[in-house]
Amino acid sequence: MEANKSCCSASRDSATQVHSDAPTPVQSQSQAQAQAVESNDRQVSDKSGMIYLEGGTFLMGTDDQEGFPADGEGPVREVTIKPFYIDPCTVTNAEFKQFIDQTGYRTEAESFGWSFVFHLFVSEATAQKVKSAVQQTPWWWVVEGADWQHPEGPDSNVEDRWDHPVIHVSYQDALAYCKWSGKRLPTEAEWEYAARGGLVQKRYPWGDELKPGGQHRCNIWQGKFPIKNNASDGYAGTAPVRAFEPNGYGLYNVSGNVWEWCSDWFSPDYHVKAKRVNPAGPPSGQARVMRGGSYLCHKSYCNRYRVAARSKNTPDSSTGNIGFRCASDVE
Ligand SMILES: [Ca+2]
Ligand SMILES: [Ca+2]
Ligand SMILES: [Cu+2]
Repeated sequence: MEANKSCCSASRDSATQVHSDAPTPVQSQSQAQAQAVESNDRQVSDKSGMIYLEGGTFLMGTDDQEGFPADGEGPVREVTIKPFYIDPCTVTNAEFKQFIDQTGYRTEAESFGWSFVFHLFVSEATAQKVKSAVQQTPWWWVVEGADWQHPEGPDSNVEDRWDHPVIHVSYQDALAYCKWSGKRLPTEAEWEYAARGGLVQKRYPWGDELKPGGQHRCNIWQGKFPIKNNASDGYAGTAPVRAFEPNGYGLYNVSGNVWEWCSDWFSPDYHVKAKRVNPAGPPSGQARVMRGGSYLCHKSYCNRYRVAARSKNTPDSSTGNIGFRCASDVE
């Protein structure tokens, strides 16, 4: 992905210090933590509320002129996947709280002591303590004390957002939640198959038109990125997970709202030659795939709310616009 186009998220290693006295982030303990989520904490995998998809062969990727070939959106290819379950929604703050309450799990944002917050959301008091940002994407501020319960920093909370997607969760955090809930992350291919909702090669989960009949169908950015968000779709930040109409398979907010972690390592070209039956991505990598785009995406800048768009981040990174939805095997 071109650096000048990556409004989408920021990786933990991209934070540049504005002052030399900025604190050095402590090493993550969450990997060990994730392993410490004991089997007796684990819930029996409960498929109720999940969507059963029978899989089959579909056309994955796009050669759309609006796409970003460098991201590896193309070529369009026939991919076959086995039946699976997927959640209609991304994991909410309420659901994540249950996990935390039962396991005592500490997220990576909490271990590192900070997370990336979009600049317009930071209070004046918190802004005065911000010491670092991301050079290429200066709207991402390193905010100490930002975590899933304090999405805009220590002086914020989620009290009126229990039905919103949990954010400031890393890939590792998502895995820990999945382990606890007896579920797993979707593969990128499963995610795209589910997100397309049964439509063939459409630009969005509902068709080719961004606003059919003038109606907003997803939570993205309106106005001038990154300065002025008109929020004419009703939301400047996250929206409740069931906002807007679901797609043809019953999935909500695949496009926009929050980026969603997938289980694959990211590669811009591995899939070109890889197997096309139940593909699960390259065997190794530096960053994990994220799909769907977020409330920060805008056509003028990154346009990654298209259903074939791809992005990535390092597994320890967390931001205010990345969440996840769970999938499950059929058995
Ligand atoms: Ca919006
Ligand atoms: Ca999404
Ligand atoms: Cu974006």
